Amino acid sequence: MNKQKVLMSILVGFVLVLGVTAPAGANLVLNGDMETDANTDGMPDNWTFNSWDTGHRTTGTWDTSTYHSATHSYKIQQHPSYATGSGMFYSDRFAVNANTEYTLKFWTRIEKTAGNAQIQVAYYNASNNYLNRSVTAYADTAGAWLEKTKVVTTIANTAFVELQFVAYQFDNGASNDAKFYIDDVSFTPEPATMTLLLLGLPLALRRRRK
Ligand SMILES: [Ca+2]
Ligand SMILES: [Ca+2]
Repeated sequence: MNKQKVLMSILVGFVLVLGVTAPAGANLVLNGDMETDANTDGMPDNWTFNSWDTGHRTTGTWDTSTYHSATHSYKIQQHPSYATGSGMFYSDRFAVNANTEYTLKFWTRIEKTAGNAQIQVAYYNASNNYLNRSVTAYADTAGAWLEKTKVVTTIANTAFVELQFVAYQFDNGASNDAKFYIDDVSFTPEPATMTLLLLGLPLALRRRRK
């Protein structure tokens, strides 16, 4: 076997290993489409809702009337009989790599006149201690389902991520519920690093041939 063939086999092997250990586009979020409730507790599995305002003015519902995919979404709702309300719908934590770029995508429908509909990507270390979070607020979508994309780079020592959908001081006037629907959530590693490696291969081989 000549040098070029040896080099080629090594590179092919390297790419195969990469392909096995880091499949591009694998969704790390469990039950991101909000369809599964295997333990029949009325909440989509792998997701939790908490309202922290006085009197629980904000409620969360596994919704079957408005959804982006199949038959369910999750709805955070603030009722008009109260001035404002706050609540958070969040995922189970899942393992990620530190200092790595990921793409979060989700479909949402927002009806509000005041307060923030926001998504927080919260970073935790290997001991599950909170490190920091990346927060983005979203405007009213006037009842339309829209896909949102947010690219984040996990910070140093990140071992787990929790996705938090927050209705903060939510309001929609005196006669209308404020609503924040969530469906089809995905969190995937950016394929950029692998693409660069693959793009670099022919260049490396060409240099070798000269
Ligand atoms: Ca459940
Ligand atoms: Ca769905």
